[in-house]
Amino acid sequence: MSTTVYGVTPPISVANPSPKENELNDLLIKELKQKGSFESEAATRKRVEVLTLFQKLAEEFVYRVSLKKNMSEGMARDSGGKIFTFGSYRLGVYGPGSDIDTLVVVPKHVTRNDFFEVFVELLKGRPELEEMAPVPDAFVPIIKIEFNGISIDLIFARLDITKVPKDLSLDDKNLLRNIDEKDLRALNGTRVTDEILTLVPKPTVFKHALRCIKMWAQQRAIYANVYGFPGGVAWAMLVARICQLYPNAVSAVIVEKFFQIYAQWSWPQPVLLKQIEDGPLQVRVWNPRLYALDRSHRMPVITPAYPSMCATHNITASTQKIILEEFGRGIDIMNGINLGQKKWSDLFERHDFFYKYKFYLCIVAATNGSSEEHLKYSGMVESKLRLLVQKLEVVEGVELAHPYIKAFDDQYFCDSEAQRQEVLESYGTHRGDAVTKDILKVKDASAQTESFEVHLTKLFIGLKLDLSKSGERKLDIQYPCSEFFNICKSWADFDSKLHQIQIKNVKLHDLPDDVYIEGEARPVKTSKRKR
Ligand code: 3AT
Ligand code: MN
Ligand code: MN
Repeated sequence: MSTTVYGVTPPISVANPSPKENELNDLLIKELKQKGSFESEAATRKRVEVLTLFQKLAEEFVYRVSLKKNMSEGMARDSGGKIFTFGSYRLGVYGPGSDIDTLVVVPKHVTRNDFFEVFVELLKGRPELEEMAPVPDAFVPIIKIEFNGISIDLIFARLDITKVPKDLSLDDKNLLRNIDEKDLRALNGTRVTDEILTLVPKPTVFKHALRCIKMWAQQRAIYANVYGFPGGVAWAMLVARICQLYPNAVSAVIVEKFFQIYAQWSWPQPVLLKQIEDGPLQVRVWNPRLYALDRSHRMPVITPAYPSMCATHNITASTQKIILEEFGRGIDIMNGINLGQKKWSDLFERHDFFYKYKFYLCIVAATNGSSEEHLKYSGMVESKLRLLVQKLEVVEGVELAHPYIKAFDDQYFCDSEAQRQEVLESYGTHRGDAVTKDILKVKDASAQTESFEVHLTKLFIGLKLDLSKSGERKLDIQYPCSEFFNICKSWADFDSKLHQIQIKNVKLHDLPDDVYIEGEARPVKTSKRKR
């Protein structure tokens, strides 16, 4: 029995699990296994091997750079270098498709430039390397790697110390002194995940409950930080807080309490895993008493590691409503499970986003250019979608502007400019399916003439309208749409010859086929709505 007090309040209950709760918990683990949440032991061993190798590579990297900077052999060896992990791998909730989020920490004489030159060269020399994409100018500079069948997101941080020994821990906030913003951001992921794990009473209970909540949130389409829903770190902290409140409960009980507690939470009271700390830097720490922006956070979930930040600042009025509704559904299903009328699989039932609204907006980003050019552009548009949601939800007559958590991508190689225009014009609707049916999706290398290449990304927002309240008979969303166009067009790299942006009104029955997954039928037209 655990006696330490975790968190900012005493626990709600320290009760041990009942036989019935243990039984429910076994069924939960069984369902998670059956749904493919866990990977095989062999695959996990392979991850450990790859990480052992990356630790060696990190040391070799620091060693080579140190020699280049005229250090003695001995000093170069002593300079060290260490890798850390963060993300789902560090939290122990990774599945077969997960990457390994890895941080390389180096002493101060090794620079980020060295990372993108020397480390990249080292990797190129490895036979296991399958793909590598360095992105030095990202918000958090990163090297994306495919290595021996495993995806690795590799980031970098340089500390103001002369050596990085193997036993270095990142929990000391003084390590954050005299480092630049990019290093600070890179360290944050590991510092937060490490700290979350020390703040839960029983890590295994936490991990299994988090696997359940992640699977549920994904199936219900409420897992996506960019689109205004909680992301992986936020869901982890939400589960961790429940673990603190019920330190001896099994995962099945944590899940049940999760729904009950967050459905009743007095938002915007923040969810905290510990008291917010002050620190040695001139950086902002989340503080709604001081900052108006922090007061605007609707469902704040605060990271424990200094400098504490709100992981859920993207949540809007609409996404908050949707999340709360899902908590309510969670309560109902857990009640059903307790009564023996429902099963865990019912909790994980797929969302009905593309059946549920009468009206949708389809946001289309198109690039008449290369896929690299499109990737940057569509990424920018995706990151702005929640701003459109925020503008729509304040329009008279709009009850809810519900963003879908996934973008759909396509590319076509057209015969003519006219055909390209027709694709663009019909894309995102059922008619578009017919238009593009016979158009090439991969470049025809043998073709004599040049093709008209177009890359497209579509995003959806479901609209719930209540036009009875407003005097207007028709919905007017001109203003939010033109504001959104302005935001996209003011992007530094926007080029009107290359990039297009559109917002289309699409009715339920005009949605394109590819929004439905295998086994899902298109919605049938009936005079009476089901449910
Ligand atoms: P998977 O099991 O890998 O799918 P995950 O939680 O590890 O789940 P990611 O690998 O996408 O998810 O992200 C790991 C962490 O990396 C989460 C966040 O701290 C950071 N991160 C991810 N994407 C971004 C981004 N675009 N900008 C800044 N930080 C990011
Ligand atoms: Mn990951
Ligand atoms: Mn990642």
